[in-house]
Amino acid sequence: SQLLAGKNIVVMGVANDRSIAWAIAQSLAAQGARLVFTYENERVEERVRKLADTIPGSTLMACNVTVDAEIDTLAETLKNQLGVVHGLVHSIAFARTEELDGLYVDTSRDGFALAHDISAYSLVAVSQRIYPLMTEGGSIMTMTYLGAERAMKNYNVMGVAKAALEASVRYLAADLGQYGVRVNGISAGPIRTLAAKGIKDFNSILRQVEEKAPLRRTTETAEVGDTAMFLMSHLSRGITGEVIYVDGGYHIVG
Ligand code: 0WD
Repeated sequence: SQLLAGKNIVVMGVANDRSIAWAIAQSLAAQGARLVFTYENERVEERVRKLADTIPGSTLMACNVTVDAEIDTLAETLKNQLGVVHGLVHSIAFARTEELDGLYVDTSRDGFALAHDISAYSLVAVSQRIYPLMTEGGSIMTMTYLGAERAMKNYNVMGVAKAALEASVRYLAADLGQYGVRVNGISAGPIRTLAAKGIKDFNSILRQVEEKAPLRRTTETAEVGDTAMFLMSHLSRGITGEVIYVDGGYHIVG
């Protein structure tokens, strides 16, 4: 039997077929979830539509997470079309490329604010509008990285934003537990995606993981997808406010 049959899950952050959110979507669909994909803007709409079309019963909505009105509309539409939401996958981050190179000390006020707005505050903005629809209990998850805890070369302001995101996971979990809503993060090892293109020397980061991680290989998106499926399912019902590492064990040795 399927672990997510009858569950409505919102998946935010599919940009293309290499996106972590896309691998998550496939793991969720394989367990019978009904998926709603959100995309940032027209720039990615066609690509996301083509992907969504391969998952029967899934739907599509625009939602730029920097615009409150778009998140309001998303929540309103979810309420009208589905009534109940069971899961929310947040797989969104952004920082300007100039902030992902060189020294963190050079971060601009603007660059800091933008990275935090899209990569950390957006989880709060979306959660506050969607948890009221989780009337049968729910699971919220986001994507984070080891750079939240360690000063990693070139990750810079994104690491600081991920630290805010991980703290948000704990505060949101503390707030929403009383409503039967769990909030967790997955800390993934480095994966070559569109977002990773912005990070300088990404190849050497991958090589380090292959050398040092206990599993001696890099992380695959499908591994993240299956852990996300676990977090969306009843199997993880006792877990909230947690960050789970899907990184081949890299963070225990580094
Ligand atoms: O090594 C990696 N790739 C890791 C990624 C390791 C650990 C964590 N992560 C995280 C990222 O920081 C991010 O939070 O996983 C999440 C997903 O990232 P991804 O799958 O690696 O990257 P990508 O396929 O680019 O998806 C991120 C998407 C954006 O793509 P682009 O490249 O077009 O910026 O986030 C979305 C967008 O689709 N996004 C937004 N969505 C709505 N509103 C916005 C926005 N304002 N900005 C970005």
